[in-house]
Parts: sequence; structure tokens; C-alpha cells
Amino acid sequence: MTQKQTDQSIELTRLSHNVGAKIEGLRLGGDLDPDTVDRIRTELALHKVLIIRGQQHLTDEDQYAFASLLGTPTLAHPTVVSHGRDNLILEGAANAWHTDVSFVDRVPKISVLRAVELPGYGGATEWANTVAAYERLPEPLRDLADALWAVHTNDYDYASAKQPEAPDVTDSSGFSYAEFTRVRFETEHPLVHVHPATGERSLLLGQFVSRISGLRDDESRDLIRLFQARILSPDNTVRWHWEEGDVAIWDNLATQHYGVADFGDQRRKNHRVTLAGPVPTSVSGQRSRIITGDASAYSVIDDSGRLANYPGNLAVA
Ligand SMILES: O=C(O)CCC(=O)C(=O)O
Ligand SMILES: [Fe+2]
Repeated sequence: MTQKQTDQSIELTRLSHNVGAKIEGLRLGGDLDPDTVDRIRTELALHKVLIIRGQQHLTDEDQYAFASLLGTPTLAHPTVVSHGRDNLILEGAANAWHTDVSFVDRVPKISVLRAVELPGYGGATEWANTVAAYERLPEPLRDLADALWAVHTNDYDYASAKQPEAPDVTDSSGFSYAEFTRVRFETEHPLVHVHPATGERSLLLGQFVSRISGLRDDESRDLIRLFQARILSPDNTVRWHWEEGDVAIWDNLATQHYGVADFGDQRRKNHRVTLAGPVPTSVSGQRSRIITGDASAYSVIDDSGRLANYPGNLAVA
């Protein structure tokens, strides 16, 4: 019944110069042949975000089986257990710029998100390329970024959740603050890490950052704002308006993303499978450091190295 894919059938169209491509003519599932899986890996390394159209046939199990061809799935979430064990069920929109689960030491390398229920209007997702943002920095800022470290935590400034009269509000993706923070994680990551698959340097920031190590609070905030503004430059982002059957795959070590909460009180539901990633490494070869929390039950560490056929690596190989 299943039909094997060859990568000849893939039709890829870039969505912008700096980030994103859409792919047609592919049928995702756990039975994709290794050449096609390799092609997906390579295109993901190049474009950072892939939108695969026409996947109406996928069940949660198929999505999980497909994702497993690209790596080792994590549990749905380190702390949120009420929204699925394998596929994370996201209702609403994650409307803050972030890299998924950057508060643990082992940052997931890839997320695979499937549109399950779409609103009649609104509800796009945006992505920003954190490699391109780094590469476009003027040299003095690159040098500064290379030397900085930042603390990421799940107990971040959670949408006014810390008001004493509302200790367990839910955020716009439907997670309760109490559950999200039931185990506290705090990790110190380099502001610039070396991407294990491509060797590219990438800025690692986003919603879960609480401070830059060694600086005063005001200095920390100013620098976070400066680098985050570079990442979020419209030239460096892409916005995707979901259609039924769309699956998005993003390189979580080279992007941030944002779910646009502009669909009023309509329902919007996505299912996500996340793949284990490495403990990030700084440009001088130092690895991220745990301050609080053990994420070993959430995810293995996937330290797999360079992509053999990544075009950007040809000069290095
Ligand atoms: O709501 C969205 O579009 C983004 C969801 C998200 O952040 C995620 O699936 O990791
Ligand atoms: Fe996310």
C-alpha cells in the first residue's frame, strides 16, 4: 500500500532568501527511504525551516514515526505532562519568540509540527534564522557575542503569571504556569554556539533567557534586546500561513519561532514531535553548564556530528 519516495519527486521552493522553503510531492511517514531522509536533512540544514504540504494522511503515530527517521524523539516536554507524552498538543499559539526548550542543557535539534485544527483566519507561525543573524553582525558585535554566556530558565517572566492573585494562569499555548515550572531548570548556554550538523555559528537566545552572565540587570537587558533585534529583523524572518495538511520542520539550533495569536477565540491546534539534540558548544569549545535541573528523563543527548553532504561544508570536508 505504501509507496516509496525517491527524492526526484520533491519540488522545493524557497520562501525567502534567509529562511524557509516549502516542499511538495513528498508523502511523509515512517517508511521514507534513506535517500529522501538525507535530502530532508540537507535541505533543513540549508533553509532551517521546511514546510511540507499535503500531509493530510498523517496520524500522530505517523508523525512520530517520520520524525524518528531524523533523530531520537524526546518526551513531549520536560515539565508539561498533561498535553501528551510523545506528541505535544499545543492549543492556542506560542506567541513569544523562542527556541524550543532552551532552558535544559540538551537543546532539541529539530521540531516537527503538524497543523491539526486551523482557525478561519490568522494563526500563522514566524521563524527567524539565528545563523544568518550572527553572520550579518558587524565584527565587533560578533566578537562580543562570541564571548558572552546567557542563563536560560523555564521560570522566565511568564506573561504576568507571577501575580500573587493569579498563581496558576495559563499562557496562550494553554500551559499552566504551575505545571510549566513544577521542576525548575536553569542552564548557562553560550550566546553563540557551533551548530553540530553544519559547523555554522548561531545565536542562542529567546524567551527563556533570564540574563547575560556576569552583567548587571540593566546591561543584560540592553544586550539581549540588541541581539534579539538583530535576530528578528524582518529580512531575517519568514511567516507561514498554515493550510490543512501542512507540516513544519525546523532546525531548533538555528532558529527561533513565534505563533501569531491573531485568531481571536477560534480554536487552533498543533501537534509537535521534538528530537533530542546536543549540549551546545561555544566557539572556544566549552559546553553549556547546568545550574539547576536534570533533563535526562526528558531527552537523551544527541551529539551526532557534521552532515556529510551539507553543501556549506564542502570546503571544510
Ligand atoms: O503556535 C505556534 O505557531 C508555534 C508553536 C510552538 O512554539 C511549537 O510548536 O514549538
Ligand atoms: Fe515552540
